[in-house]
Amino acid sequence: MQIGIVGLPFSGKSTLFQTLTKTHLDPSALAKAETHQAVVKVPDKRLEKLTEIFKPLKKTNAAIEFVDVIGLKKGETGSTQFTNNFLSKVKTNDALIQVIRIFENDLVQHPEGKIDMMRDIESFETEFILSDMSIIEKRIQNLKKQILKMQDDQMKKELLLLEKSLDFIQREHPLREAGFSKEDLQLLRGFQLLSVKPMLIALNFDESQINDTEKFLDQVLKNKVGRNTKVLSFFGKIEMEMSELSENEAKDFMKEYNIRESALNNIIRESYELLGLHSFFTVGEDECRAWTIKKGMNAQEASGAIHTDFYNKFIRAEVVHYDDFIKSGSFPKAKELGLWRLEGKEYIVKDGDIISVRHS
Ligand SMILES: Nc1nc2c(ncn2[C@@H]2O[C@H](COP(=O)(O)OP(=O)(O)O)[C@@H](O)[C@H]2O)c(=O)[nH]1
Ligand SMILES: [Mg+2]
Repeated sequence: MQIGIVGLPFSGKSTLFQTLTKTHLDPSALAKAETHQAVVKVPDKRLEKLTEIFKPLKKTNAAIEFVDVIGLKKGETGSTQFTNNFLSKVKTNDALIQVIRIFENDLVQHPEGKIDMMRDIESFETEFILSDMSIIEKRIQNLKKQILKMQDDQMKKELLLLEKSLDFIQREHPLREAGFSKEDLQLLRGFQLLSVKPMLIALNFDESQINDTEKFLDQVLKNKVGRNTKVLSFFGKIEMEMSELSENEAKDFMKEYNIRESALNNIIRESYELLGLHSFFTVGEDECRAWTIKKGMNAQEASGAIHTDFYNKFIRAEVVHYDDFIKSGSFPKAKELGLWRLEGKEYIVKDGDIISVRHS
């Protein structure tokens, strides 16, 4: 699962990418026309607690991949150009973080001159919608011709879905807000549409703007946040500086700037949420581990995330939810209370379930 970090030049994408992934890119690497990607552990307090209890040899967090999507350039006319090259790089991601610059910095000019949050948010939305529209229109034309030749039910179904999508974006709404079913999304997947991707709008503030964040967040929430869209604020430069400090130094630093909590964990968890993912745990003396699955997966599918053999030879799953396990104090106690139980393959796994697979 891959999350692309997009945004206008000098909005703070590479700063965020490096902080999230704890990588350091030197200026020559940043200047190269390559995308950078890195895998990030998803922080999870529950996994920490389980590791304290079981003292395993190994702890494994869930993971997602972040990509610093480069290639957006200032055009000859001055305005930013959404080239096909850039758009095709965005297409391969499962979800997007859009970094919006709120911070002022005279040394690095905003490509459009002035800072304007809504303009920047809307410029991406418009480009994504236009790109989707042209893909959908072409496909509709083709499909109509083919359907005339052969009355194919699958094609008719596709046509209906595409016409519905076209109608939706013609009213200037991104497709992620259309409320598509799982099947519809699967059908649309092949077109690599842009506005259908879940989006986290990340507002990048300067430390001097700490009292303004609510005002900006409110404006986005009121105007731009529908289904599959989230918004949060962060302090790009401070986060980067903090990530280079020891834990104690970081605490002092946060006090000094009046920051309650680093935004990083929040950004990672929100991204995970946006992708429609959640975790179940396996525990033991060898390893405590958080496994990533799509929401709505059943016990057999979840077992398949551990090993394909577990999927094929699945018999039952022993399940106790993390909260119930902590409340009851131990597996035997949880069993006594009926909280640790056997579930069949149809059982829909919940976020935070502790699972042990029984297989043949
Ligand atoms: N003052 C200030 N400068 C920032 C902040 N975030 C990034 N910058 C600076 O803005 C410039 C562009 O940042 P970068 O992350 O390279 O932007 P990108 O082009 O979107 O990848 C760099 O000089 C950063 O140091 C911030 O929150 N505050
Ligand atoms: Mg960059």
